[in-house]
Formats: sequence, C-alpha cells, structure tokens
Amino acid sequence: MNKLKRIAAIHDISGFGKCSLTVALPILSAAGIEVCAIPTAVLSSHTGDLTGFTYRELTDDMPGFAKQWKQLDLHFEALYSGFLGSYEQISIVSEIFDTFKTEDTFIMVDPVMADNGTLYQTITPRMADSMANLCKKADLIVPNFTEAAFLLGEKYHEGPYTRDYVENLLRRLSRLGPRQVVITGVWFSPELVGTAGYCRDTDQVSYAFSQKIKGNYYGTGDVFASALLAGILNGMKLDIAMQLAVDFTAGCIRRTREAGTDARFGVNFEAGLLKFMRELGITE
Ligand code: PXL
Repeated sequence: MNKLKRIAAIHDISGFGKCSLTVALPILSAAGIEVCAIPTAVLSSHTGDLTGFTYRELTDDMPGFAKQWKQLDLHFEALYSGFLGSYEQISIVSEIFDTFKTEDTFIMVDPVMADNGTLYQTITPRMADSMANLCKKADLIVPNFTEAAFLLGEKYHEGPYTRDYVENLLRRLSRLGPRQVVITGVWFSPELVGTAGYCRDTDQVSYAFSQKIKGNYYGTGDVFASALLAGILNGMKLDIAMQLAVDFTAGCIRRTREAGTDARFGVNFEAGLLKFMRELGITE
C-alpha cells in the first residue's frame, strides 16, 4: 500500500446541515486522501435559511495549528480553503498557504461567501472585498456566480447565462491569479445545470452538466468542490474531474429530493460514496 496523500482542509464545522468539514472529510477520505482539518468556526448548523444557530469563530486558534504542523514537518499535497470565520482569517489562511506551499502543493480556494446575489449571514462586505487576495494564491478557485461577481467587484447577474458571458468571466477570474477556474451553477436552458472550467495554460474552456432538479439544496457547493478535488488528486484532468463531481452532486440531490428531505438539511452524499470510490478506482 502506498502512503496516503495528505491535504489540509480549512473550513468551518457546522454540526447540522451537511456542509464544509462534515462533507469534505468523508468525501475526501473515501477518495483515499488523509484530511487534516483546520476549523475556522464552530456552528450548530450552517447559516443558510436557518436561524438560531450558535457561532464561534476560531481565528485565535488557527495559527497554532500551522505552527505545530510545521514543527511536525507535515507535507500536504493540497491546501483547500472554504468558509472563513472572520476578516482576519483571510490573511491567516494566506500565511498558512505560504508556510506549507511546496512545488507539488495544489492550492484550491472555494471563496465561500454568498449565493443567489446575497452574502451569507456571517460574511461581512469587508471579507467579501478581500477574498480576491486569497484567490490570488490559488491554483484553482471554485466560485458560484454571486461569488464571482464579488471577486470582480461587479454586479451579480441571474441566469440563464450565455457562453460569452461565462467564458469572459472565467478568463477575468483567472487574471486574479489562479491558473484554473471552475464556476458552479452554470445554466443556459432550464433542463441542465452544471459547471464551466477554464485552464489558462491551454486557454481551454470545458463544461459538465446534469439534469436540473428543482430546489435550492444547501451544501452542494461544498459537496461538489470536495468531489472535484478528490478527482484531481486521483490524477484526473480538470474536465474529467468536473464531470465526476457534477454527477456525484446530482446523485446526492436526486436521492435527497426522492426522500422528500427539507432542502436546507443537506444532501444525501453518504449513499453515493461507494459508487464514487469505484469511479475513482478505489477498491481493495
Ligand atoms: O455551504 C457553504 C457554507 C459553509 N459554511 C457555513 C454556511 C454555508 C452556507 O450557507 O452557512 C457556516
């Protein structure tokens, strides 16, 4: 057995609602990857359309994680950041990237901050303004359209989108720094929804779609991004990993809809893990 690939995942832990670390950990672990967690905040649930949640951000704890891990001489194949708990965490995560980046470290930033044109309840405009600074250091960023608009300092547009709009957005986002960009929530017609990806080295745009299922299912951005990273770290090219992750996410949504579960309560990714592992070629 080869040594496992190890990554650091920098996200909040929301006790209920299946997002951030509670999906990144199981999905990436199933993909044969060791996930070391730096929690940015602890919440009783995610903040999307739910009220009454507890919220404790962990800004003061984070530098100590990096310090000890550096003392342990840990090496990471990837650094993967998502939901951050305070404005100060943006520069702390940026320093963590500098501390652990080596030639073969892949940095993925999911600039989690907003959806459907509005910021999440705990994200301040100041945080949104400086998220582009963190994206500069990434190899790959995975914004939705709202986050893309915040990163570029422009107005959010609702779909349906056009190829011209999407491809122009991808190229401009790549100019912020990342050589690869994947935008989620892409749709040109009501039947299909998916993602668009861009590689600056080849100037290639690719798309991955699946059948649209009605409803606004929470945590699917994190499910998609975690599955995408799992594919990339298992050696898939960006367009292949995108389709794997889109299909995985669509399966999660379909199962959840069929069960009649409240869309705010997170998707059933658990029942899809075995098939996902088989698609990645992970079998004993
Ligand atoms: O899925 C993104 C996300 C992550 N973490 C927290 C959230 C959200 C979206 O609402 O509230 C705490």
